[in-house]
Amino acid sequence: MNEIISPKMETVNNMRNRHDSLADLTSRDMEDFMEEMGGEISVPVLNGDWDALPANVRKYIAENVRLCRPKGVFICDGSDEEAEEITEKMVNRGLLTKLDKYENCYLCRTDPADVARVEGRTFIVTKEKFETVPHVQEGVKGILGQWMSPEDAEREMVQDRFPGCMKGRVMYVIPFSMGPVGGALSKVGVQLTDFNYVVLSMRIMTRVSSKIWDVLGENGEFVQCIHSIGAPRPLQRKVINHWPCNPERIMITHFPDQRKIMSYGSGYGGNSLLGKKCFALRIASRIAKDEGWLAEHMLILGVTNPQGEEKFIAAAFPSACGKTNLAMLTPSLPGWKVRCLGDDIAWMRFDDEGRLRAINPEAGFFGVAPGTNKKTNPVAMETCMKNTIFTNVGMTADGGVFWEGMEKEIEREQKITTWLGDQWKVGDKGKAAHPNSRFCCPASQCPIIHDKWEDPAGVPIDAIVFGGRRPEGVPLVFEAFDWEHGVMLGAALKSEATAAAEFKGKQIMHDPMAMRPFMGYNFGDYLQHWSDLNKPERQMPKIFHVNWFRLNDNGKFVWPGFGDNIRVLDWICRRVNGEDIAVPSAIGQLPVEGSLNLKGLNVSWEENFSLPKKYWVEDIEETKSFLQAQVGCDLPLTISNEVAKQEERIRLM
Ligand code: GTP
Ligand code: SPV
Ligand code: MN
Repeated sequence: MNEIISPKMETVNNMRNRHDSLADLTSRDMEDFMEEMGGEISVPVLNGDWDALPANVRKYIAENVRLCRPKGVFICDGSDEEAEEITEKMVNRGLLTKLDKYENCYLCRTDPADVARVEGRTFIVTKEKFETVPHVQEGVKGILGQWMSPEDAEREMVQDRFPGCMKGRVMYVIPFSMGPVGGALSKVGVQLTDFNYVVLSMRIMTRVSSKIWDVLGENGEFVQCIHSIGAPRPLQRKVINHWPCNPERIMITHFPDQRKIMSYGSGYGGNSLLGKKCFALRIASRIAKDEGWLAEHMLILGVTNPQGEEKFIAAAFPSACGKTNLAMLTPSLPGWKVRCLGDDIAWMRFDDEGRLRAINPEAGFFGVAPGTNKKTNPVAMETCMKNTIFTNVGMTADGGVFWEGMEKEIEREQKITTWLGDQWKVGDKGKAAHPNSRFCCPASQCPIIHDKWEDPAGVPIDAIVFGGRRPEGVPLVFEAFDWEHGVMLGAALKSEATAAAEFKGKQIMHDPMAMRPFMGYNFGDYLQHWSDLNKPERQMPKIFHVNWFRLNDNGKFVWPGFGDNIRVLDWICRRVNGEDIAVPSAIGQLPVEGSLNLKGLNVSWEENFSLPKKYWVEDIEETKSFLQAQVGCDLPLTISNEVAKQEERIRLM
């Protein structure tokens, strides 16, 4: 532990003499102590320089120390030394296992009750309910965000869950930037957490650095991110796999007006790495509405054709529907090049020239492990071979990783320990890795990272692509007639449920704009905001819809996907250049037969592009009632008009 001793340490030590541990301090003691301390902080600063923090940050920490009662405060600086120190401690405690096969890689296994985002316990808190959620039809349960009143949030979080929630634990203070530090489009957050796994993950996923304090200056604005696993000492609940958590009491609340997030009970992914979904999507989408930009669940890639011409594409697919894979695509067509700028989140803003410019606010990838292998995504495989934390994957006897999809990449009969700790080998019952197991690695070490990926000005977006898992009826690719039609296609986005959240089974769920779980405000207002962006003086990106997941009658994918998706990007780029290779259909512009390069593939045009009328009649009917039921009177007229036009076109099919 660092030797820096806070000036208040002396008093703390005096108190220690009176108590076995700081965790035993009663609230009365604490209050007396606070008084002695002049109302600032009542626990030792274990690392970092308290006095160097901006005054508003000190106040924020002090308030939460008073609420959460940690035994000490550790101010992170994002350095490698700090990470090494924390890593070593976690290895000693059994929370991390070193993976000897790779460089600086670790395996973490969670409590099996804490493996994914928990959408049912995620709320947006605003005074006015309809700021957060649309007016749903009577008797309908809204699925586009969950609202909580400030009074309920105060009771649930501030009064019920958080008091004393960090007793006996260290409160880490993580200063971070979403987007390049100091960049014009970037935003700053300060996360408080009692979980060291979160500290290590945040320093991969965001830019954690002491420089943040300079960016903030005195009283600069930051997003307050408060996270606790909800496992104070003495423990009330048995810790499983050394992963303390409180799954029964998980609750994730966002306060867009105060730019604040409070998350309790879970250590996993989007529940605990608050820079990601909570900040960069839910809070940021609300800031973006106020400031006239977009915060979206989108990858960003640059694709260069054999003539050397590059286009930038942003694509929104729901969770576990292929963003990371598309962002790192290895083209199967000669002469093409794809470079990655981001795999999950895009912040986009029109510049003075009327071009939509995108930055990736993140600094790392938190990618789905299963299905990733040297054939489907060699780039991701290479990216995660060093400096990576793997969560809930299997481990081979020689200290490597294993998950479903890697069967051909390990020696036969290799002994594997599953994510649950059982002995296993390929062919045995069950799975080695959890379906939502993940790798967490720095974006900078991606071999095809774009040299502009940290350009604070972002890259100009030529095309926006929507997509989802659609086993039936939906063609491989089609293009929106115009911006309004494209926004309607986004609003009507659907996909088969995946393991990224708590849903089970293969039901087709609506996931408008791939933002259903991440909306920060009323979805009707969100669609209006998208519509309003369309201005004649702007160069509006073309909008497309793709589907890699259509099945034939035998239940097999009709499209090979992965590296062959370059063929679809090729068609998209040619459309952006205005090539006459599309034909209007009821649902949008379809590729003219033969205009998509299928050389060397054995796929059926019909299976990939047919538009079964019966399917689309039902689909538009269903979409219409979905939007009426879920968005109600908040649905912008432009969108209902687009739905009506589509319905009419389908009727005439
Ligand atoms: P989140 O990180 O949850 O937002 O997911 P994501 O959208 O980045 O999805 P990802 O690229 O990690 O893919 C999820 C799963 O879909 C993986 O198991 C992939 O192997 C699989 N997948 C991705 N692209 C394709 C494709 O083109 N075809 C098929 N059949 N599967 C794909
Ligand atoms: C997603 O679910 O879309 C993810 C993973 O990217 S998590 O960070 O857990 O939200
Ligand atoms: Mn995602």
